[in-house]
Amino acid sequence: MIQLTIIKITGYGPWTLTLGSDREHRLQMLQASLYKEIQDLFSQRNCLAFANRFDELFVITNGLSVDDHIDIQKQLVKSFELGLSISIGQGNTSFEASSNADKARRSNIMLSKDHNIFGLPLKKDADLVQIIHMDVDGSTSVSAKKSPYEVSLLIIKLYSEMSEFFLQRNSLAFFMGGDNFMIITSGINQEEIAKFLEIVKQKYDISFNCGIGTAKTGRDAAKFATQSLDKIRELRDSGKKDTRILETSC
Ligand SMILES: Nc1nc2c(ncn2[C@@H]2O[C@H](COP(=O)(O)OP(=O)(O)OP(=O)(O)O)[C@@H](O)[C@H]2O)c(=O)[nH]1
Ligand SMILES: [Mg+2]
Repeated sequence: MIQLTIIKITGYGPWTLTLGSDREHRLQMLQASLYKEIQDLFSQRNCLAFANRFDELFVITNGLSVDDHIDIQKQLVKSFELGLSISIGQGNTSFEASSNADKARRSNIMLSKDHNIFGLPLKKDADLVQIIHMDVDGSTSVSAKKSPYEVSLLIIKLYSEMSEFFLQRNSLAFFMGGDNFMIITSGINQEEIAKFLEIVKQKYDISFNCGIGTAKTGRDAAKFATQSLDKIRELRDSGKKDTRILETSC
C-alpha cells in the first residue's frame, strides 16, 4: 500500500494575472522556492517530493498522519501568500494512490477543513513503497556527440517512453534532473523492467541502469534504489559483471 500526497497551488491562474505581464521571473522564483520548502518539510519526515508540474507536487508520504500534514500546512501558510491544497490518497499502486487523492479533492471529501486537507480516512497499513532509480549508462559519452539542446530532446523522448510504459503498469515516473528518473512502483516484476530496457535499446540505442529500493518510507526507498544503482556501476567498473537491474530492500 502506497500513500501519496498531492500539493497544488489554489487560485494560481487568477492570482498570476494580478501581477501584470512582467511576471514570469517572479512565478519561476515562487515555484522554485515552493519546491524547496516542500522537499525540505517532507524530507525531514522521511518523505520524498516529486515536481509533477511546477505548480503541483507529488509526495510519497507513507507513515505520515493527517496531523503531520496539518503541521506542514501551518508552516507553508507562514511562508507563502498563496493558498495550497493538500490531498492524500492511498492505493495498491502509485497511480491508484494519486487517483484517490485527486478524487477526494474533486469530491470535496475533507480530512481537515481548517487546513484545506482532502482525503478519505487513512488506513494504518500504508506499509511498503518501491522506487526504481533509472539512469542512462554512459550519458556523458552520449552527450559528447550532441548539442545540449539535443541532449534535452533525447531525455524528453526517454521520459515520455518511460511514463507511457510504466503508467500502463499503474506506476508513476518522474524526471529528477541530468539523466536520472525515478519510478514509484509496488513490487514490479524485473522482467517488466527488462522489457522496457529492450524497447529503449531498440528505439534509441540507449542503455539504462536500474536500481530498485523497497522500504517503509519514500526517502528510504530512494536511498536503497540509489544504493543499488551505485552497486551496478561498481560491478561494471570493476569488470566483474554486467548487471542492468539490481534490488535492495530494507
Ligand atoms: N537527480 C540526480 N542526478 C544525478 C545523480 N547522480 C548524478 N546525477 C546527475 O546526472 C548527470 C549524469 O551523471 P552520470 O549518470 O554519473 O554520468 P554517466 O556518464 O551517465 O555515468 P554512468 O551513469 O555511471 O554511466 C550529471 O550531470 C549529474 O549531475 C543522482 O543520484 N540524482
Ligand atoms: Mg548516467
